[in-house]
Amino acid sequence: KRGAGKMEVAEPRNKLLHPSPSLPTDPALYSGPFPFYRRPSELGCFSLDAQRQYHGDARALRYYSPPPTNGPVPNFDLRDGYPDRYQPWDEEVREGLDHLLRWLLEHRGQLEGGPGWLAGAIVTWRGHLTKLLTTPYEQQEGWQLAASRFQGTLYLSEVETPAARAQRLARPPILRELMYMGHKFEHYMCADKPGGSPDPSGEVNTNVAFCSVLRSRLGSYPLLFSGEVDCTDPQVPSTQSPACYVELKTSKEMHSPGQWRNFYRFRIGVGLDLTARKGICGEGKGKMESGGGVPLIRSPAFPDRHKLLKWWAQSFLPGVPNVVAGFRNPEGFVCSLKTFPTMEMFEYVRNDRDGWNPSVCMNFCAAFLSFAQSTVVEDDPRLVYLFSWEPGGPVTMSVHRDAPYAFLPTWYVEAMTQ
Ligand code: 0WD
Ligand code: CA
Repeated sequence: KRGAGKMEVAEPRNKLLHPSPSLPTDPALYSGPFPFYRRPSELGCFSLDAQRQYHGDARALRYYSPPPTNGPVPNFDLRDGYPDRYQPWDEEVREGLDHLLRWLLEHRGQLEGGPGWLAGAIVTWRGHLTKLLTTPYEQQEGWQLAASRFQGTLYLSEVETPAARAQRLARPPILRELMYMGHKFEHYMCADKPGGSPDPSGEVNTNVAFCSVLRSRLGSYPLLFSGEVDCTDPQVPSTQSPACYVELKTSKEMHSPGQWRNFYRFRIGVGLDLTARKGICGEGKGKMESGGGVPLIRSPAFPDRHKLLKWWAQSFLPGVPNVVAGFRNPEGFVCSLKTFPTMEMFEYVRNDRDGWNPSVCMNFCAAFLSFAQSTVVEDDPRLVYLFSWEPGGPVTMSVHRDAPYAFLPTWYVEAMTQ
């Protein structure tokens, strides 16, 4: 009803006079039912080569090739080749959304959903959405997301926070080596050709990437995002992407029930330990110790708290069905593997009062997208609405023009304007 009363009119006016929009992140606020999430479908892919050059094909895709289950236990030396055969990606290079924009520019005429679809969509990296999903439970690392609206589309690109930059520049050598080890694991588990065998004798070059471009929708927000995919499983009967993709992870080997609980995020003494249940996962195979050598890590280098939450969020978004973990011992050898089906990860914490909840993650993400859609009003590729979040606080917003925050490149804006 119009003109129902002065108070109702005064409220929005008052808000306009004090425009400090913010979004709370407290998990308790987002515990509704799981929102609609469209089954992700692959629109295409691209590859980045050893020189970080873009190719509009799947040349960098690798093939899952685990050791035979009836053979000896794995014994993968993740430190092999470090640092001599390590070609790390230059982290000073700010790529923003560039590779994804190049793919989009080359395929904008063929997008399903009609010519108007892109104008209503949100375009970003999968990794940025992962950070949004885990925000209600994150207690350590904040984030900043730059947002620009251009031809209707909302683009989201992460900005490295000053704290993250400082941490990266002061990264202890042990963490640098652990990053190498994560990538080295891929070389023990993947072949270059379907049916081939892994060859871990080569170089680990983290410029190389295979990226899948996906379409989905969260609630009423159409999404177009890209994520790096570790490999495809040639054995999967339905070779349809993303159902054939496999995400590879390494994690510290666990011995005590307490360590497993922390990994899954069980509350002590509560819930059922699914590790004891047969059949749900490929079982870790025997041998936990490899003899000799100086322990690489004496005390936990990372807390494993909420680790499974991060794995879930990252693989759930693109519809990657399985995460294969290699558990490394203190000497840096992977001696056991375990498959975690993405859709079963929540079962490990379902009965845990202090566990994470996928509904909270997805509802918060939907609330953020709604917040961003209503805040980023001006359609201007040079205007950036910067969303900032630090643990313990709400998401806040500030507006900036041009450098250093503007991220849609001129080549993209010009080509799209023609
Ligand atoms: O914050 C991000 N998401 C960034 C991604 C920051 C800067 C660059 N990128 C690049 C990635 O290198 C990749 O080519 O964007 C591309 C796709 O990103 P994504 O899939 O959205 O990123 P995310 O889900 O965070 O990470 C996927 C994988 C990682 O696998 P693990 O298992 O560690 O989560 O991309 C790789 C890594 O293999 N990756 C990186 N590799 C080297 N240096 C980096 C990095 N800074 N960030 C992601
Ligand atoms: Ca990985």
